[in-house]
Amino acid sequence: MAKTDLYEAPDYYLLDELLSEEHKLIRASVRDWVKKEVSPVIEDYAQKAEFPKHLLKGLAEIGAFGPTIPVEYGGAGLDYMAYGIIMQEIERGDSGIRSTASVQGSLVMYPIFAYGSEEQKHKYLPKLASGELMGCFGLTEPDHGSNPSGMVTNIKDAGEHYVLNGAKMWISNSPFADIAIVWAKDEEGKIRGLIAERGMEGFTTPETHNKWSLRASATGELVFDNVKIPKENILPNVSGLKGPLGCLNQARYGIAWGALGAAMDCYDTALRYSKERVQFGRPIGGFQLQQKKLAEMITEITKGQLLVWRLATLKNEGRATAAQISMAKRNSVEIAINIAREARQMLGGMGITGEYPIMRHMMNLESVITYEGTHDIHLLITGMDVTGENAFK
Ligand code: TGC
Ligand code: FAD
Repeated sequence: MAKTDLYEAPDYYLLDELLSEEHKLIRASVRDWVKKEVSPVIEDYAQKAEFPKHLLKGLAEIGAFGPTIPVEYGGAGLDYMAYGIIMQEIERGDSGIRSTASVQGSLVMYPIFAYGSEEQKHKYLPKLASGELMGCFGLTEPDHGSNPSGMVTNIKDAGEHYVLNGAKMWISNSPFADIAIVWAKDEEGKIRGLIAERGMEGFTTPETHNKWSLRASATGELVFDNVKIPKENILPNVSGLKGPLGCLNQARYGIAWGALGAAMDCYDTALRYSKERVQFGRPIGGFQLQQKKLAEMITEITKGQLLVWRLATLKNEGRATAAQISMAKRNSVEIAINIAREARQMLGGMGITGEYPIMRHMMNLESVITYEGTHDIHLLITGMDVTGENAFK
């Protein structure tokens, strides 16, 4: 049975005062959409392990696909604060739905916008913005996750076209994507980006099943068996690992905002429950142990909100570094996963059911803490940034 979504966003330090009227309007419209369209159905889709495909049209309409892409290419032409706010509101509903938006905007539209030719931009971007075309991003391979520079997927020049061979794994949206941005090594060993299209001979996208996390998101492989890639499908303006990593900066930024949304939903749910649930003759929110949990949650959320607000300001000014983005992604996900675990306990047995969103957020966050660079990798990026020493290798 569809439940009413009673969410009220915590704003302990009055951060709303730092947002423009336009930002608040955008937030209100996305929040409204999530309450009406996502919250009533998401639990069922997660339980069924099915992606709610019917939400794609609405995601496009609220501007979730490529919010910062210029209007001339079909994007919304918004700033990074707006982008962050949109991701936060969507992930407040579900990390899997935010994943779909992140992949489409940051990992498919962004590389075409940043590295593509004018023809590629006009051909793909407006259709991706409207959801007419959906995309996915293939970087990770079965034997190369944290270390993408070791990838073995490759292209060979066959005169008229390139021939693509290899396999990508753990690819969000692959089972239904119309196009894939694929990263592959050329004959000189340089990493190149290309656009593979569903229907190309030798290109298949088997779905990955039995996930306990991001159950309402479709994940799969990309398998390339001598796929002919037209030369005009190569992204001409980038080569090397900085190509895919540049896209990840965009997506990790969105996750830094998004994961806080999941944390805020868990906190809001636990706070409301603590006022309603009576044990030993009083609401459990009156017991010190429960207050400790809530006080620590709101403190961490507030610190996280300040951090992403500042990061957005730096990003709007073109001054946010990749290492700053890593720190924010890592911090927000850590806050969120800890808050989800504590909030779940506060609901006692009810916390493990689908009556409340907490367990779903908690399980989703197990993917969020791993994808787009694991928690360890982001820690090492910070470590390298402050010491100048590379501890990866
Ligand atoms: P390294 O030698 O450090 O760097 C190679 C080149 O890349 C440049 N670079 C960056 N450029 C832009 N942005 C960044 N964040 C960059 N980091 C490095 C660097 O300057 C260098 O450029 P150049 O010109 O000198 O060649 O590379 P490395 O091989 O040592 O690896 C570094 C490491 C480990 C940090 C990196 O590879 C990494 O981040 N690993 C994690 C992999 C990862 O995040 N994978 C994500 C896959 S996509 C995904 O998970 C989508 S989930 C989507 C969803 O559902 O929401
Ligand atoms: P590994 O790299 O094998 O890491 C295993 C463990 O070793 C981790 O704890 C890691 O932190 C640790 N480790 C690795 N290297 C070091 C080191 N140098 N020092 C210390 N510890 C280290 N990828 C895409 O390309 N596109 C997608 O759309 C996409 N979507 C995803 C969706 C889901 C649901 C999931 C789970 C993953 C997705 N990924 C995607 C893949 C994701 O980015 C990788 O899982 C992630 O980068 C980690 O790679 P791995 O799983 O191979 O782990």
